[in-house]
Amino acid sequence: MQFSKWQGLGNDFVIVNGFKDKVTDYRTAAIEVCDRHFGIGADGLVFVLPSETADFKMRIFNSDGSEAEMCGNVTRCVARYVYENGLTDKTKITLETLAGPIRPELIFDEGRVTDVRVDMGLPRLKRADIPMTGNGDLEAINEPVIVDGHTYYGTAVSMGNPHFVIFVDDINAVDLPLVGPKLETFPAFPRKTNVEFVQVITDKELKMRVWERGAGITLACGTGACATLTAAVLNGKTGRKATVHLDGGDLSIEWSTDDHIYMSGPATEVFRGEYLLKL
Ligand code: ZDR
Repeated sequence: MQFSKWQGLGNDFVIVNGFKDKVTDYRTAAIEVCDRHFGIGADGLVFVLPSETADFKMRIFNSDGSEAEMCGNVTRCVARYVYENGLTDKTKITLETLAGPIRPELIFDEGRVTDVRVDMGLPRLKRADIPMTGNGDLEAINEPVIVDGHTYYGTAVSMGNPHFVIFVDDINAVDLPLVGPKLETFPAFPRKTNVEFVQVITDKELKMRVWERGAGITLACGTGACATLTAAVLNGKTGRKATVHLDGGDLSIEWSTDDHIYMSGPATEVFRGEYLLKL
C-alpha cells in the first residue's frame, strides 16, 4: 500500500490514495498503521476516495480504529495532497465527509502553498446534534459535568464530530491523561466526545490542549480549535476571530458573518513510502 505521511501542527496522518490502493478492512488497517512501534505511527489513517457529490470523499479513522466524521487538520493535509499529487488542478475543492461537504482552499505566496483555509461549515449546538443526552432541542453552554467529585463546566459543540470545551485558569494544571478519558467516555455523550481544555489569554487569543476521542492526547485538533472559538464566543470570552495556540502550533479561527467557521493553518508532507499490510 503506497502512503504519504502528513502533519498539521504535529497532528499526524497517513494518507492513502483510495483510487489506487484498495483496503478491505479500514478499521483494522488504522489500528495497524497508526501503531507507533509496529506500524508507521500516526494519529489517524485517511483514505481519499471517489465521490459522487464532491471533488473527493475522505474517510478518517482514529488510531483506535473508530471512524471520525470530520477532522480539521486532515482537511488541510488532504487539500494539499490531492493538488500536489496531480489528482486535481483545483486550488479550492469540496470534500465529502460524514459531517457534510467541507471546502478547503490553498493559500499561495509567490507560487508556493503556505497555508490552507477551510470553510468548516456551521457549528452545531443542539444536544441532539452533538449528541449529548438531555432535551435535544436545547444547547449545553457552560454545563456542569461531575467526574470523580469534581465539577467541570463545559460547552458542547459539534463540528460534525462532538466536542466538549472547558474553560480553565491554567491548562497546564489539568491532568489530561487522567481526566481526558473519563470525560471522553462520560455517559452523557453517547458517541463519546473530544475534550478541550482552554485558557483565555486575551479576547483574540486562546490556549488549548486536547484529549481526542479515539486517539488520546494529540498536539493539535482542527475541529477542536473551531469548537473552542465557538464556545469562547458563546461564553463571552472572545470576539468572533481569534488565534488558538495548540501544543503543535497556532490556528487562526473565525466565526464569520455567514455563520460558517473558517480555519487557517499549515499542512506539511513529511515522507512517503510503501507499507506492507499484515491484514
Ligand atoms: C481532532 C481532529 N484531529 C481534528 O483536527 O479535527 C479530528 C480527529 C477526529 C477525532 N479524534 C474524533 O472526532 O474522533
